[in-house]
Amino acid sequence: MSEATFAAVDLGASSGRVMAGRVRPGSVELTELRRFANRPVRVGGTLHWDILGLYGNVLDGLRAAPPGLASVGVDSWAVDYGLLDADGRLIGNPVHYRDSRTDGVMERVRAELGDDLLYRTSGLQFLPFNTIYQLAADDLSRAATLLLIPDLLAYWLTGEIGAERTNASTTGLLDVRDGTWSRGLLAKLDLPAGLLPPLRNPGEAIGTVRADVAAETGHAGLRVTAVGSHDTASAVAAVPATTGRFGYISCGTWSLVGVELDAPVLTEASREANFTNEGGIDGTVRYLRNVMGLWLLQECLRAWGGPDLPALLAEAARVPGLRRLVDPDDPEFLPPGDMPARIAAHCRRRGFPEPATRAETVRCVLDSLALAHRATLRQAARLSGREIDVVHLVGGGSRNDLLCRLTADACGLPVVAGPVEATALGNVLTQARAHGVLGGLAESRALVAATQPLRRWEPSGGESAWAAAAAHLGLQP
Ligand code: ADP
Ligand code: LRH
Repeated sequence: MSEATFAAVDLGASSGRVMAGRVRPGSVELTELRRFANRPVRVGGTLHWDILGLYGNVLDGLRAAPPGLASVGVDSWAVDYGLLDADGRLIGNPVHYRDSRTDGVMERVRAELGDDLLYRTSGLQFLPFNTIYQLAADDLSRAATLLLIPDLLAYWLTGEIGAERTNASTTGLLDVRDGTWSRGLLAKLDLPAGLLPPLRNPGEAIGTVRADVAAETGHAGLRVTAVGSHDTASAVAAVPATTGRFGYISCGTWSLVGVELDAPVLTEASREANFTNEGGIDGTVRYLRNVMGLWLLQECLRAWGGPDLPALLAEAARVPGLRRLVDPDDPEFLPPGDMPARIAAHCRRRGFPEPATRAETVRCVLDSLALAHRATLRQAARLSGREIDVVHLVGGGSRNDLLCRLTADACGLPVVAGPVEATALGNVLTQARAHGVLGGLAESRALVAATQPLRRWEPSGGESAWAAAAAHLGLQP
């Protein structure tokens, strides 16, 4: 096949989209078919994803797709899941990873199993919402099958059950060395046999859409292909790197900050620095740490009733820098709630003045994120031995010029910003490879570099101020 159009379903924590990607020799063109907000809903005190609303939007998006699609791939945020009963029916709405049901659970599981065993087995950073801890807080009495969110949607589209490997690597239950479910951990956690479905790789055929889906969408016989169903795996697959010495920041609700490796780093120093070894496309390892990301800004905007973001960013650019800082990774910022108040209190505790205006709060968030980007990239390089000459910042955050500029300054490295829709592109390109339209990962990346609008930000100095700020917060200098 030399030319084909693929649909990408990409569900981020803040919004979802269905895109059509037309791939030809030397060209990839993305067209947006549907974009929709992803709003969690609190019911009876528990924070849920509106999974049927999301699925309805996916069907609407596919209905808007041109005829003759070669296939569709689904990716979403990681770690969350739906449980099916013995008849294959969903038991309740999936719970949001920011729900408080996991409060204190990670600590209990870590004390019981030991950090060394957990990290040596899964290579995963310790985050309170990893699937392994959610399961320890869940009622599994009626559960026959666990499906991660993209696998759940693929199941509804095709009737086929499976667990795609890149996303499975975020559960804490996958063995990082051999890529299989860890029998040792499953036994220790006493998880029901058969709960976790057979694994599948990005690029594998999942099936064709069910008759009812074909009738709803008008795409009879549409094939569903496994992609890097973890959105970060797809985003990193589309990083327009032209050298091996790159760092990346997949910047949306989260900033996922790190390097790409051939093998995991499972050292004690890595465990102590809480770095993760997530599974990528072609068996690569995403060696990274989660930085709290634009969630901080999203929650401020929500608290302020949704003011115009570009106008606010323009104001924040005029506020003097590095006057107010927070450690964005303080767990106090994880749950939803009054973010401006939490930021003000954190500033005060750290010996900074409280932001007096919205623009000062935004500047505080962006300075702090740039500083965390710097500290995390430096740590990734040191712990992995991988040198970094250039930082690729992809995702919605690449539209934030101020954040890109501050990140270049903080890191003392050029930042290449874009593509905005790296995840959807990675999703499309993995399908294109599976269908013989494209060669390897390097070819995919070269195609992105050659065809997508990118902006380059050179560092403009100020190293001593950034180093002092990092030291003040106790971050890697
Ligand atoms: P996710 O996949 O986690 O939902 P995205 O990659 O879609 O995240 O990025 C969403 C973020 O992109 C928003 O939180 C916002 O900060 C940023 N963003 C979106 N549009 C703009 C814009 N016009 N200017 C600056 N930032 C933007
Ligand atoms: C980004 C992301 C990230 C996970 C988080 C739960 O959307 O998938 O890689 O850590 O969501």
